[in-house]
Amino acid sequence: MTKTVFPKGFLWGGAIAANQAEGAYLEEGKGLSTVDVIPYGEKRLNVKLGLDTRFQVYDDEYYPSHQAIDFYHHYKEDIALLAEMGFTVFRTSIAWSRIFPKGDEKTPNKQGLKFYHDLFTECKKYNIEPLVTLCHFDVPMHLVREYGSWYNRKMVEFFCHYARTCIKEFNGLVKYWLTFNEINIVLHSPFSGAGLVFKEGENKEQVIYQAAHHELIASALVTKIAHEINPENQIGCMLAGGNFYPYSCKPEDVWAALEKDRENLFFIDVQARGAYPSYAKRMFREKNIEIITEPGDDEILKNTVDFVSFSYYASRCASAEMNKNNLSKANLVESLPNPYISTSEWGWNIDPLGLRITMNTLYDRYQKPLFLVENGLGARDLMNVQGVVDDDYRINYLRAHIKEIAESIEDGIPIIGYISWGCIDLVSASTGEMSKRYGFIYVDLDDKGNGSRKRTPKKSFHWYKQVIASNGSSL
Ligand code: BGP
Repeated sequence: MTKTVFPKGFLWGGAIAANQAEGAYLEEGKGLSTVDVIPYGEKRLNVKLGLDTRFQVYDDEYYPSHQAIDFYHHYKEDIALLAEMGFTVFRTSIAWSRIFPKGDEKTPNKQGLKFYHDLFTECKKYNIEPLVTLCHFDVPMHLVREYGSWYNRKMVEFFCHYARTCIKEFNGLVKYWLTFNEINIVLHSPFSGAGLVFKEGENKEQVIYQAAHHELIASALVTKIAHEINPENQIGCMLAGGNFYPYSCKPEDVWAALEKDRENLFFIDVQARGAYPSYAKRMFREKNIEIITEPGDDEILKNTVDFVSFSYYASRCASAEMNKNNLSKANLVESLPNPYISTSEWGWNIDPLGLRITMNTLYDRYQKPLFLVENGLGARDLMNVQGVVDDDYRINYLRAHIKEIAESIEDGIPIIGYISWGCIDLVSASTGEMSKRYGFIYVDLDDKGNGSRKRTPKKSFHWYKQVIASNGSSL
């Protein structure tokens, strides 16, 4: 076996999110959440962007989160498969509306707590460390209707109560926590990201950045709370990562790329450095944004995270004259096409070196341990007549990216672990499709929810198993 550069104890695993996997959307006391009112199909985009105000569930439409892959009832079987691959970490999220169905209650739903207790205990049985996101694109709908979601400062209190309840309840089972999944996605998909709905004529950016302020305050408070509950707890922020490249070496293009990066890194600048960045003042002025704060907010923000986590699927590209008609969208972030890079079927850039570039940027900027908590290739996998899914393309994608992590480690970057996205096939966040698959484990289910939901390991399952067993030396 060749020597590995991955440190001893490096965490290897995969991720899912409650709303894309669990299903059971109203079972055992769970309340309705934002994602549960996002239908499959044409109407989807409008709702996600917060433009459609119906936000009801209709009988004649299909809502992918309602049943999903039914992880809620299959979790034991699924965790056993992940353990067979040798996972040492499993990332999932808690559905806020399972613990507090409406979001503003004082007393948690016991059945919701029990489900996650059983789930995390199951992980621990196999020595799998859970990494838990408190909010992964699912705000209780009641909070959207009654309070306007994160635009309202009251959300800070509701979220802190929810987080405290979970962190206390699962103390000893869960040590790694993320506050918000891909916090910067609020800029690109405000309804999915933070449950934001816009009124006619409103300055959307005002709403978004005010909501972001509340999320940043809540995240900092939760970091403090988690450390008080147990000083061993490790709290991370989470960025939808991927650097913007300048389209050319024209200084204006370089500046455009820098500004685009700042737009996304703004959130992590606050969470990892403990204060609003120097460029924020001018940005707010130019966008006509006035953030309403409370005395003491500056102090609160000083509670910085322990590590910086991020997703990486694709790099991005910007120029001074970004032609609106010519933009692709990977992971909800608009980008110019990059002529040097191939793309997935959904137009997402495939750029392994971009991962090393992103990691170096993040570490240079924050000097905090990194954790790659999402990476993978969405593809239309097909099962052949022998019942095998031959996903060599996925193996190639993952191998190339893991190699760049090895390079980054050699660059001197501390990284806690590698977590691939959608380790078991699940519902796609951007399209609501099942046919956009990421997993090592195939789930028999189509875009409309038909299928047996039977689980079958793919070729990549066996490949990843030996990657983990060799601690990354056998790729
Ligand atoms: C990230 C989300 C995930 C996930 C992934 C892949 O933005 O955190 O929830 O779904 O991207 O995206 P998609 O499902 O749209 O292919």
